[in-house]
Amino acid sequence: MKITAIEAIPFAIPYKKPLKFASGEVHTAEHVLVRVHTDDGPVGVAEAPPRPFTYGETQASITAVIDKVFAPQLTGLAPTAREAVHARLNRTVGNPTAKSAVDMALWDIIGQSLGISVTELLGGFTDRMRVSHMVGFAPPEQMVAEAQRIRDTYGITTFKVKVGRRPFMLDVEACRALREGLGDDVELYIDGNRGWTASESARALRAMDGLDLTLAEELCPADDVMGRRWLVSHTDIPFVADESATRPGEVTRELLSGSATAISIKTARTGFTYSQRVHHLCEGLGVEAVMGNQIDGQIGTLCTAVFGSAYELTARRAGELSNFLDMSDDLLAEPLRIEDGTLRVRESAGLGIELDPEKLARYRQDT
Ligand code: MUC
Ligand code: MG
Repeated sequence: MKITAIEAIPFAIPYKKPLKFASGEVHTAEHVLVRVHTDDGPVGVAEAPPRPFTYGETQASITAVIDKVFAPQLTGLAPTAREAVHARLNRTVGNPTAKSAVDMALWDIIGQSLGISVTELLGGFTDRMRVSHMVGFAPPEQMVAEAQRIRDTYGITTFKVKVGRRPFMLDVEACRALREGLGDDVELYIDGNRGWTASESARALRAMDGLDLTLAEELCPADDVMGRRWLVSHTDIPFVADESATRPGEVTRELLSGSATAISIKTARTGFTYSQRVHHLCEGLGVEAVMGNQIDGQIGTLCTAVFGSAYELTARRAGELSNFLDMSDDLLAEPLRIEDGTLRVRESAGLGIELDPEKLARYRQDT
């Protein structure tokens, strides 16, 4: 089987409620649908979410690099030849979400052609993940009301609270209100998207002592090298590297240098092939991992759940799988459903993605 063509289709779907956090805001999902075609028939599907504030990619850069660089380089290769595929993709630095969407579409093709799901192909640990919901910036009472609605509607009991505002007491108050409003049975953790300095982070963590936070993610920039190591060495909960650990080399560097003690794995930026390597590093080094969300749509969320449920380490914690709930619509023929706080992967071969042709026609921006 050979790759015959790769399509990169820009589409835009508005959010009902934008997500706001320390490094940016997302109002519209301006993503890129990637379809890899083969001479044997299977078509692999994935999506790339441009996040200029994290990776520098834009919707236009993703479509351009796929159309002009990756598609010509990969056409003619076998979808199973992942090392050869990545050797060619890696001739171009950066562009992580464009590369990852191509990678995940190839795994979709391999699963389809073998007649098994990608979760089974990767590791087959389970068929579902518990879901963690991300609560963006808003006045504390609105953050509490949102978390209560999400708990009551979907049974979700794990919440990642966006922090990193100034003064930091704004976020301390929001976290306190969430703990008081939701009670002791929910899990709360925080993500600062590099919004604070190391010393602000330390003061904020001290002020939040007693709230039983389980993880602290990217509170200050990893580029503030000494400050960040100092903070991590003074923090008694796992300190998660997200945007500072976007590929295996960075994961190793951040962990071994003491800049992080846990890792966020995002299939949107490491696909399945490099997410496996990040997972294996975490397992080998003995650190916790959490399946993160790149503010994915339903296709990206399904990919995250497919990977997360493949391994014991990634299935242990709730995965961030609910950002799509804030979108006004999506492209899947059968929408994802979160029930009892859980998202199940699909039994079908490959990723189990079936697109709704009318929705694709409505939201695509290239026609
Ligand atoms: C997250 O975990 O940080 C927001 C920025 C980004 O890079 O990803 C999202 C969610
Ligand atoms: Mg994060």
